[in-house]
Amino acid sequence: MAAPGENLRINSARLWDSLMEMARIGPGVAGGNNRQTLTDADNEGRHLFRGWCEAAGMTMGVDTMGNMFFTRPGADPDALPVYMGSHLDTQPTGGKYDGVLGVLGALEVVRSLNDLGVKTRHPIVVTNWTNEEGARFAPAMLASGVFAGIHTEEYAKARRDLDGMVFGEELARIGWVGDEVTGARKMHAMFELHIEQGPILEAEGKDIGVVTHGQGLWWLEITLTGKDAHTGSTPMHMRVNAGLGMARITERVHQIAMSHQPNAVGAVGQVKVFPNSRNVIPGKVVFTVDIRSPEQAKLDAMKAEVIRAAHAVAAELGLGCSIEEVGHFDPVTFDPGLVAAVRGAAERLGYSHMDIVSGAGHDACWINRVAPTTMIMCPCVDGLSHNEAEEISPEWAAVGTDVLLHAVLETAEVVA
Ligand code: HGY
Ligand code: MN
Ligand code: MN
Repeated sequence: MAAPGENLRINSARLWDSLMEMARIGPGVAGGNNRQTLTDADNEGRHLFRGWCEAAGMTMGVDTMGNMFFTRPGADPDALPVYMGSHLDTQPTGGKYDGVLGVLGALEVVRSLNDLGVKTRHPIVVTNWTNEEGARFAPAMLASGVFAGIHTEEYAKARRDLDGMVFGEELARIGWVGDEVTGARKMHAMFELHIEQGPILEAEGKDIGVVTHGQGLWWLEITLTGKDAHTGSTPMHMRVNAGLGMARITERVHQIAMSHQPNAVGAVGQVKVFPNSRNVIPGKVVFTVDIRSPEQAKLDAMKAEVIRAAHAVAAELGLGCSIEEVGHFDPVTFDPGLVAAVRGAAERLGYSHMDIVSGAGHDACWINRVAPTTMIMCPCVDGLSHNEAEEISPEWAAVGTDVLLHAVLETAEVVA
């Protein structure tokens, strides 16, 4: 069905101004952002976003996990709302657009509907999901995971960061514990606009990624225990070196991912070495293995091979080895009807597009469990993300948000 008002476009300059203003909150050290979840910077960004949404005539609801929902009324108050959104929290060395484009792009859709005087039958809700990144409090997509019934609120609120701070206490400290039961809201549909965070769209010269699937993920936190000892006076044959074990397992993770090409990735991104002193052989290392694939069989095989390799390396070196599953979701298939609405909008607007699988995890991956959900992607420069140099063009931001506008209009049903 053709979307009404095919000539409708969002206000690109206003969207870009909002992205740049939000980027000034929680600045990084190299032009990006460090606006980690539940920090004072996150709180500041939440208040800026709230002010913008209320100025656009929307009313706020907040749930017990701090997820923020802003509602634009529809002609039929009994119709389930059409949601769109993403996350405002960033990596410690994050970019200005990861998550933020999806939240502020959704706000721009509402601002544009207001400008154009367009009414919809279904209400529309703009959303900011708490702690998508999982950088400070693992796992990623924590609050959308509680919303979708994947995690209990008790588990989520007990999560600790590297300094031992507790999620629930930090959420209360910044004043964002809402009164809505997390997960009580029902959705007609959910759209998430996001930068690709990979190189495919730019390399293929496509402005829009029609996201059909999301790859699955395991985060395995491995703890190796050996023996602290002097790096100078301890003979090599007497060492019980947890750091060496971590290095060997990291190499095995890479080899396992390479053995499952194409469509498999693996790395170790977070390592805590104890006592982390230059002249002490580490007696303990805690590190997280991140493995992913869009193919269930490959994901399962890689997990089994990593666990086997970790125990084998630990045995070779006389190390203790424990493994905790701190993050997981199976490969995701997004709603075919909504995927078609995104593809149709891109075609009608004359934007170049291609089907794509999301390499990164997103809140949409969990919300897909409880409501029809899909994603829209725009390119990013060199596919770079989770890096302060992350960059997109104003044109890419506008094109992605135009497609979001038209896919949402088709789904929320325009009324005269
Ligand atoms: O880890 C991820 O894929 C997401 O960026 N949190
Ligand atoms: Mn993201
Ligand atoms: Mn991210």
